[in-house]
Amino acid sequence: MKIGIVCYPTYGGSGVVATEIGLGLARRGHEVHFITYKRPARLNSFSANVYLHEVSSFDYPLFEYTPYETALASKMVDVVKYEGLDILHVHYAIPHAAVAYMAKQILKTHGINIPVVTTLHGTDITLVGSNTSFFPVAEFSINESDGVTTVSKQLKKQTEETFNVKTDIKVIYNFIDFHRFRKTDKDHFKKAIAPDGEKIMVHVSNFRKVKRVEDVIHVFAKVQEAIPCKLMLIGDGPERQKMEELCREVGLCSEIRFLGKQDAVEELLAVADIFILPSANESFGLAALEAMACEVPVVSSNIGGIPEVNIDGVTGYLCNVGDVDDMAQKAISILENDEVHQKFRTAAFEHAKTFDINNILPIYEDYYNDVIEKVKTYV
Ligand code: GMT
Repeated sequence: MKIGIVCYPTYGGSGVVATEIGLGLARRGHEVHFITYKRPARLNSFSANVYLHEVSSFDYPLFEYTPYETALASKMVDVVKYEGLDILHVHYAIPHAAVAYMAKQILKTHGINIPVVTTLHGTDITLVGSNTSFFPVAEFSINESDGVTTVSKQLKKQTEETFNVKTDIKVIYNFIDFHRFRKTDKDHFKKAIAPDGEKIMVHVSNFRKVKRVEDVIHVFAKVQEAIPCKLMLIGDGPERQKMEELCREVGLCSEIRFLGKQDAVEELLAVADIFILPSANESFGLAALEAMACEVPVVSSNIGGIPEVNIDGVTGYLCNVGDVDDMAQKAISILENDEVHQKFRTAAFEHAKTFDINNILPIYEDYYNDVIEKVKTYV
């Protein structure tokens, strides 16, 4: 198949998932064309069957805001037409599903009916799409997509509750590539971060408000009173400066490392003992799954799709949003006993296996084929 993938190229989860789907499908023999405004973060080496089409911006004195959507639609039309794509898979409703609608209508005038699959990732519904500034466009473009997927059952439910959805939504979970995410021996890292054998707590996110990174710091402050511990904060974003200030306030700067954006997250997860994900909203929690694949138990909030990934009392614990006392107590209960810790590590790894990329990619392939057939039937 010739597949076009439209996504955000930044470090966000939707871009990561979109890139990994594309790379995985290319390994399975498909021709994959990424259409983005810059190289996606995880598209960092040459892969046969993979092509990148950058959407160029065009500055003009009249534009206070460069009309990116118009440039993207034009690029999509161009790539579909000249590369002969079979399907377009767009990630994140705003603006990608809306732009795909425009590209589809233009292509119809060229005699091409391109099937469009939209994958909803979470904040495109819960924060952006449901906002009055975007609501009608989000609802319309979801209904106009030939296929719609969500990354968890909970996000499907939320989408159906938020919009008047006329399309049947298919749930296809986020996934993990075990060639990359697995526990490896990184003892030298462990010694550098925790020289006296302290436990290592970790959090990975894009430091947006919804991630509640302040809760991670408060949980850590409580845990390190009971157990010698270090905290690694991986990622960057709008809340980073405030979080650095909070570390100074609680007097724990020497115990907390801000590592910024990291490409090889798996090497850091390999030395972690526990992962904290206290989000106020989370459609799936890919970061938690990546930790579990590296045998790291997860203490998280019980919101959104997280309970579909982190099984309470098995792979970690689920706590109410903002309940840092409970999160700290649950983290201590895992860390204070080596046998218990190992039991959670093993269970986290075993459950992560159900999200193996090799199980999920065929589901996308079958879905693409169904959508292509459906579009042919309705021509
Ligand atoms: O919040 C992020 O980490 C970024 C965001 C995105 O859309 O780029 O991630 C969302 O999509 C991920 C991949 O499907 C999910 O695993 C995340 O749970 C989801 N984030 C939220 O719902 C807050």
